[in-house]
Amino acid sequence: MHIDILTVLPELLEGPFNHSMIKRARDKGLLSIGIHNLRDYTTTKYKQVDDYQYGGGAGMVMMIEPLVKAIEHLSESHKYDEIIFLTPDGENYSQKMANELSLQKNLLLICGHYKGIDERVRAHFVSREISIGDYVLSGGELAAAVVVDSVGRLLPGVLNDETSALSDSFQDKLLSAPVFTRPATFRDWKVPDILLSGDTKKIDDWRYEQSLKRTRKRRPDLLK
Ligand code: 6GU
Repeated sequence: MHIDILTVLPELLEGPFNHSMIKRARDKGLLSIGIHNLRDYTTTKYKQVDDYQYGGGAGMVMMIEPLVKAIEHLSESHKYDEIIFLTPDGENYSQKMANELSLQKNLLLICGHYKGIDERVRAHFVSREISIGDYVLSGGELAAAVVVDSVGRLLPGVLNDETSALSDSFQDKLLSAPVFTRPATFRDWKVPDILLSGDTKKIDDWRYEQSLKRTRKRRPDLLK
């Protein structure tokens, strides 16, 4: 899979993709990531990417020319399956969307800033708009990192244990059961006996019960 990211803050995206799973995906050639500075596509002397909004009001808007120039230039190298705008007024991001996106070949992520981007870019180029939750970030970069991480780890061959992505919280609409590792006793806090029993059927049942209990308590909305 190839993912291009268009941003006014490329520095912000240098860290997140050079560690752990996403680094492994890149090293194995399963994922390639291109980070592109929107300022490289400006048409004015002062490399302007934003301007006042028509109709007045506080906050700048990302201009149409650099965005379209960048999108069209990048589209010459990759035929995008989705052009995604990261924005707080987008569709709420979910594991289901991550699963869908992980089946694509080429994605372009556009990071919003300021008051957003000129609506004509959304109308004519963007195929999907994503928000990562009901709070406001100063830009779409951290959201783009969230999308790349959650999609990248689903690519076949990235995770060691082929089944482990399937037992994640949300993958089966339940939160994960609690997990423990050595030592079996720390201070006077003991690991549940059942996990030491070696009885895999009982352990599976226990884990399912714990998942249900946790989901009921913390996320009853998932059980509806
Ligand atoms: Cl995608 N962008 C911004 N700026 N804020 C957000 C968001 C995205 N998702 C949640 N909050």
